[in-house]
Amino acid sequence: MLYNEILSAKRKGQKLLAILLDPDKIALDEVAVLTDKINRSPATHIFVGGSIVEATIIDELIVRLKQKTVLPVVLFPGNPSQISNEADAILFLTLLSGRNPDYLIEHQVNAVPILKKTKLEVISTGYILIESGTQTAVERVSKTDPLDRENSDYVVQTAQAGEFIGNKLMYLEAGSGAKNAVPLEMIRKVSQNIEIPLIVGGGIRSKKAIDAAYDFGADLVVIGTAFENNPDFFNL
Ligand code: 1GP
Repeated sequence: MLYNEILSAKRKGQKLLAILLDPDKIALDEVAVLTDKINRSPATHIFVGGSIVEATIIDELIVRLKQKTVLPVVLFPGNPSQISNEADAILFLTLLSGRNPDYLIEHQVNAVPILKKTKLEVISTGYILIESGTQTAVERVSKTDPLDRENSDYVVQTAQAGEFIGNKLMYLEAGSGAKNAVPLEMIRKVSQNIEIPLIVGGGIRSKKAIDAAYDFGADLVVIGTAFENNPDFFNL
């Protein structure tokens, strides 16, 4: 199971890297070339998702990815319409930083009948949006406020609440294309205060920034925009 592999990587201190592909921004005839580049990169996972994507495009994208790579494909959905049985697993997200019931339980309830028809591994994931300098798509779409980037204690407390609720992964998110990534000290504090694996993403644009996130305690780093803007990002 994918989750067990993530746990075991964490225990061994092996760091993981996910490339996030937004189906809205990828032409299907580019997928083969992109997948080649992903195969030559240090990526260990491919995340697929976006704020406003249709399921049919997601299916087709994943089918094409799977023709060219053995990397696991994990759904990172914005809402229940973005579920595809072609993927291996789904991050079953709860937006812990927000107070919008739709993203705390409504979408999750609506996703169940769809998920029950799939073989997807469902991984309960606490999702914490951190203020990043400008308004991000997650804020706009979820109509929630991010948490204060200066208040690590409250972010730690939020992550711990998620762990108590039963989340299996914790995702610290600055938002796609964020001006400022999640502060390194915040990554350190959260990672030191939870047992479950920590995912960090949003606004990470250099190899140095990826390494810094790992050094401060991220178990898995997500790269979206940097790869989107330059598919040779990892191969330079
Ligand atoms: C967004 O964390 C991911 O959900 C990736 O963000 O696009 O800024 O890399 P970027």
